[in-house]
Amino acid sequence: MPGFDPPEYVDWKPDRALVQEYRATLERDAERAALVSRLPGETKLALYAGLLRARLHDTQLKRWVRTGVISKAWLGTGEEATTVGPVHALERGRDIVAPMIRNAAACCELGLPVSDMLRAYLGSDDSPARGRDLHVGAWALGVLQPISHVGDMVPVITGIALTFKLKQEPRVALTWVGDGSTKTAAAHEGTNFAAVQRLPTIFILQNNQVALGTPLAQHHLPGNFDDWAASYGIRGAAFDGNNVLDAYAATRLAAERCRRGEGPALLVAETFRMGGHATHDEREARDTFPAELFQRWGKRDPIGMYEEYLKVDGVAVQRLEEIEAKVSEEVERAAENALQSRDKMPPGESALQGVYASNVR
Ligand SMILES: Cc1ncc(C[n+]2csc(CCOP(=O)(O)OP(=O)(O)O)c2C)c(N)n1
Ligand SMILES: [Mg+2]
Repeated sequence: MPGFDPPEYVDWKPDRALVQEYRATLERDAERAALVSRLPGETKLALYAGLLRARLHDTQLKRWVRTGVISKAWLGTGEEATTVGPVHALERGRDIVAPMIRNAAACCELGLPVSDMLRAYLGSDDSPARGRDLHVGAWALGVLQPISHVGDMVPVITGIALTFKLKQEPRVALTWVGDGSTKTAAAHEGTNFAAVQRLPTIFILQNNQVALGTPLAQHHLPGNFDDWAASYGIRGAAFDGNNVLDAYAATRLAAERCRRGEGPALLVAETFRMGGHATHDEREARDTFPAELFQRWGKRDPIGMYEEYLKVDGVAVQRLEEIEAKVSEEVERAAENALQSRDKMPPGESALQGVYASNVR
């Protein structure tokens, strides 16, 4: 979509070697390969729709920034697979996720209408947090609304997992931790507690190579997170953060282990932020990072790569186009619908309501 997509995605053409590598990644690990081979076609297409929904939700926000509806938006462009794969691998109505701002798509993939996600940005009275925050969640759907303080979801999700363990419920709690967020005390304390208590938690370490305007090399001396899980004494694995099926399979296997009482997993996902920290610094990000980095990751567009996979898998191009048309329509309708709430601002005194839980045991 020229004007909205990163330039590397406009006129995107598949790189044959990368398409082969994408498939090879899925065949490298026997357990993951077996899981992927058993996946029904329907699930695979739901993952495709999920990637599109995430991308188009972000495009819509960008459009609103350009047209002055909102002033700024935090997007997950290029990182969609790291959110969509894991969320689909969990059990709806049973497991809990705590997305960070980059993982907002967890909400729609667990059933929150895109219109409500967009309303969160408008801050309207009828938005999920009644105008308090653009960080969006849906507790009834298993999505804990995040706060902006990075790292803090780690001890919270760990606490939720402790409840699951104490109640002997086979449930899993999952959160994403950015490469920069690994440097917070909260992330360390939470991960360590989950480790020693062997809690059913999955931590996805989302290494998008950057923390705000600071490149990975300037905040993380080891250069990668290969030894991160071992330093806590927990099970670690990596998945290709731009490969939705690898993300799905790695998370599914980790969740099964959690349910069997085998303790937490830390999954390292390598990916790349194809935009700025938010819409305000997109150009700055381009100035900060070498162009080759954008080119390298631009060739690995998680949506384009998955389309190539599906085509080889026998899915007709027409079927993919139908899904795209349907999701585009869904997001357009959602935006129109949300805009109707634009002037419904919450009354000031509502900020004092709903702060503390009541009658909760
Ligand atoms: C505790 C805390 N410190 C600083 C900030 C400001 N801040 C917001 S996002 C961010 C960078 C986070 O980087 P990373 O964890 O890699 O996530 P990414 O934005 O790359 O997805 C910072 C420093 C914050 N929100 N919370
Ligand atoms: Mg980061």
